[in-house]
Amino acid sequence: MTVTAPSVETLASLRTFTIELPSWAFGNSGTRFKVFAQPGVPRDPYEKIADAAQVHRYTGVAPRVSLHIPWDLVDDYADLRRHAADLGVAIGAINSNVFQDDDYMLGSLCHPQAAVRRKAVEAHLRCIEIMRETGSRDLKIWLADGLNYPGQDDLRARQDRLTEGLAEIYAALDPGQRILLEYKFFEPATYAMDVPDWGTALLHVTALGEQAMVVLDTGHHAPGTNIEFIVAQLLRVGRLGAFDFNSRFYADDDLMVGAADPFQLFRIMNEIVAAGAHAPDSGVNFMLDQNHNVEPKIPGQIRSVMNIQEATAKALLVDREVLRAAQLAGDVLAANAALMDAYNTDVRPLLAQFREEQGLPADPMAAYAASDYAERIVAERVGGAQAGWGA
Ligand code: LRH
Ligand code: MN
Ligand code: MN
Repeated sequence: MTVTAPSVETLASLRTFTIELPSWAFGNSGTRFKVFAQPGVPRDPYEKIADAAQVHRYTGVAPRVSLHIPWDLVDDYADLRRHAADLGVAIGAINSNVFQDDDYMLGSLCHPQAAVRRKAVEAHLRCIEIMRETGSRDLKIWLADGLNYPGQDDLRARQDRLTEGLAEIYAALDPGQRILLEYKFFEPATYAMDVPDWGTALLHVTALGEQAMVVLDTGHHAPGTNIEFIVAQLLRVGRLGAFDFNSRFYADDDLMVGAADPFQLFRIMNEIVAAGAHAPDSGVNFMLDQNHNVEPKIPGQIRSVMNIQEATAKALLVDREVLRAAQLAGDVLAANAALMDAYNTDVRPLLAQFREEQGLPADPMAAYAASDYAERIVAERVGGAQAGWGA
């Protein structure tokens, strides 16, 4: 065993580690077969932010909320920003949504018709204005663009259109603002997505410039993909801009983080910690992207946040000196054991102590459950909004 009685000081760098919550995780969601309405869900972006603030209140590590436009349209973003600040949180990434209008059936920035591409560019320019109004740094772009059939459109021409559209959007950024480009190898297009993988995303962001980075959504790869390798590679070239964390058994299931494969989450956070990328100045935005279809939403977010903290704490327990020495000596078993000893350590008591030291509840799930917030929102809110598709 290389891990012995870890001290809470091992977790010192967790004090500045933060996680960003998605507004859409708090709304009603479901599958393409059925959206289930849960009692008490938010009716507007103000209420989504209020629910996100509860997650921050009990965990202390979730001080930002991502918005999705137009799902989170409001009249006055300065007012929404103030509302967030009053509740102790800030507005995080602005996600552009260029997939829900009929015009986008054949794509957005890659669409064969210039008029649709223009509409998609304009939607992004509006998102950049909203970033200015809300104080947001990141514009997250995920495109549903792609082809269902071979020959449906020209694969190369679509990449050229994408390059052109992204360049126009990039040119509108202020200094300090960033584009985060998200890839996904499947869905909704069945034959070819236009940004299917990290290689394509990296080519585009590299062509754009220093203010463009790649987003890695953990549900967007083929089963069996070595995600921590992608993390390591993007970190090496300084282009890992953000995560969309969730977990999955088969497809883009958007389940609670760490629910399906906690060991994969540990391996990912191990690469992050090894590179020091959990530090706030690393430029990596640790976001969640989830839907809670069958579980209550606020506790679902709290659980996800805690699972990331646990995986990160375990990664912090890895004895890097022992690991490096074993690697250099070619001692395969000792090197593997250095990781496994850390992974197999129960860090929950240590994290409870860590939270208490910061004046937070030792058990955020229990503390939220003991509050009357869930009952209050059920009583106060009628007719909650839908989170995702078809909203
Ligand atoms: C696409 C995606 C992308 C969207 C979100 C709602 O599957 O991961 O991040 O913005 O889901
Ligand atoms: Mn995503
Ligand atoms: Mn997704």
